[in-house]
Amino acid sequence: MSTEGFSKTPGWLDWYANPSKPHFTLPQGAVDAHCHVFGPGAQFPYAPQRKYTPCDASKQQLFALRDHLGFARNVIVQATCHGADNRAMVDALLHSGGRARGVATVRREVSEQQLHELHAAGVRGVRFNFLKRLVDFTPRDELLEIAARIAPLGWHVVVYFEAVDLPELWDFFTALPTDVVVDHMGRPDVRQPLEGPQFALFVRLLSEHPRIWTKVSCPERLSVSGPPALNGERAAYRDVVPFARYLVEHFPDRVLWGTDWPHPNLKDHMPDDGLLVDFIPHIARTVELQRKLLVDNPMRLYWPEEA
Ligand code: 0GY
Repeated sequence: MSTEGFSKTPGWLDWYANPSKPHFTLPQGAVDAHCHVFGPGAQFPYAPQRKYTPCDASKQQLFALRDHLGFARNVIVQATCHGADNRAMVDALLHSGGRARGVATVRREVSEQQLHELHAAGVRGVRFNFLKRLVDFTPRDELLEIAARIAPLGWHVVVYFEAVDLPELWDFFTALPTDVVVDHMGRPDVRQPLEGPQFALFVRLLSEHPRIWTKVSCPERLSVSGPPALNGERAAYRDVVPFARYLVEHFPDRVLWGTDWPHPNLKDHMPDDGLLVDFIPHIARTVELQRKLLVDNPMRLYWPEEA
């Protein structure tokens, strides 16, 4: 796949071109609550300060995947390769026919008018990223200032961090004045036991703070056992299942799910998005849990006027 005008990061895998049809039928109105668009670079150039250069992944390709998998809507999260230039994401929202909402990256220089324009386009949150391989450090006072400015719009904050960094980030997260959505279960080390101190700390964060939500997404990033869909069986990424299932069953009203298409920064394997959808019934084992995870919860957060 192409990255017009840019050189893709060496070793980067392209997204899966012909994903299988999931065996699991998504409930009507299901939301893919974590996905991205990349460029196309020729139209929406990648940010000079980016840490990787992806292959292009356009809004048309995202919407085709949505329809193929059986989702009704998308939440498009600004990817770090576009920095705080939200144009590609906003363009996708504006061409979605109201079927996509967005999460932006903004700096403290953002004007009130720009925030209102983002809101009108469908943005409902900002993302704060703490992964050193993805972003440079932003001072906490700048992030707190941004959070205070987006709170009156009814937006929330999405945070992305590594599990080992949670102790240091705890006070910052719990002081935020909005709902907070943690990407990818706070990236647990799934070789550690479910009952171990690392995951227990994350569970405590959700137990003690009713405004903190989490996405039970990205088994392909967290898994050590990998995706072997053996003997025609489609139960991939089994080592991640207990962690995601625990969160779905203990916090059924504060979990979201997303494909993470087009899967930035994967170098060992690229998931078949159809297989990823078939992960869902292993973590949400009843129709009710599936409806909360895929419809009710994301609608409450991103389309509250319709929920
Ligand atoms: C994800 C994961 C990653 C990348 C980004 O914005 C990004 O560049 O989020 C990652 O590399 O783990 O959620 O897409």
